Amino acid sequence: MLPKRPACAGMKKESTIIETRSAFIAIVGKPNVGKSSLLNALTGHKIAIVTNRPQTTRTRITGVLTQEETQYVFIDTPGLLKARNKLGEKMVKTVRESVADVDAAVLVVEPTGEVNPAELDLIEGFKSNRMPAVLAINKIDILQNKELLIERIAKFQDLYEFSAVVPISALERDGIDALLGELSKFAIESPHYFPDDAVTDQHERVLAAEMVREKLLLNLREEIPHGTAVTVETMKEKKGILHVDAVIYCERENHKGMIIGKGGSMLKKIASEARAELEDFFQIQVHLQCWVKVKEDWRNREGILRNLGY
Ligand SMILES: Nc1nc2c(ncn2[C@@H]2O[C@H](COP(=O)(O)OP(=O)(O)OP(=O)(O)O)[C@@H](O)[C@H]2O)c(=O)[nH]1
Ligand SMILES: [Mg+2]
Repeated sequence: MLPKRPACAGMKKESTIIETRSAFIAIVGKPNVGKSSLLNALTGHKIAIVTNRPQTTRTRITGVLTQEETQYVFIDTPGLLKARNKLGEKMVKTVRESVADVDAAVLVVEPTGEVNPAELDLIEGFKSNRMPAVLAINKIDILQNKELLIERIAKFQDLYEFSAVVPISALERDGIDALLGELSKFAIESPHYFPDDAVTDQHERVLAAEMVREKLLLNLREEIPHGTAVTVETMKEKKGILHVDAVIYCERENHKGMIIGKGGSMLKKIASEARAELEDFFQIQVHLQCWVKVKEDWRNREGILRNLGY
């Protein structure tokens, strides 16, 4: 569940009332359109992992941005897709709940192509929740013919009365301020739910596990990384070094072999890339150890899913 807004409004400082505002915004769309890239661009931090593979994000990820009196709480969601297992069902549920609970949604779409069934489904959700929504046309940096954009926008506007349409490039941080300007209109008077310097409510161990999972997605082929999950068992700082122990779960013995690679080469590559990312994020030297374990068909096993945080 999303955090509930505190009941009282405003903060008293000396004799003047400072009117603080907050806006809870869900970022939704089909897989791979750049929702997590947008979350990172909006907050200015790499909170959510990003890969070129659909279904990278599995859970609701909260990003926070405070600009003077206004606090934005962004909820990045998994790309909406037909569920093929219990994990997929949970991901779909996450998207539906996220859209029901916020002040507004951003529908992220690609700059070309037809309206996708997942997008139609999300728009139906906006209609039934009477949810204000902004259409963000992402990846405009790769659009050759800008005239196509007008056609694309018209197709979406035929389907829903979007509060605004903003062309953006999450990758190049283009249009992000314009998008924020539109989103600020949904902020309502309320105390800030998070400290003003917060960027996420994710636990450090979860962030670290996700960084390892990103490298699995980037280095392994086809279905294998989609059948992996990562947990960080220990994370301890000792004498200026952050020691991290991560366990990579996969579905089959032969997948384990591929994750480890010849003479351990693949696991070494994954761990070394993840370590660099961890060092960059936590700004400390990191010692990362990764183990690989098999948990057959975990994506369909409720108890395991819960233990893995899904
Ligand atoms: N050219 C370009 N690529 C982008 C842009 N935004 C995101 N991408 C790329 O699109 C791919 C998917 O980005 P993500 O942010 O992981 O997409 P997502 O919508 O969160 O994907 P799921 O979590 O799988 O639903 C990555 O390769 C990004 O680098 C953009 O503005 N321009
Ligand atoms: Mg994502």
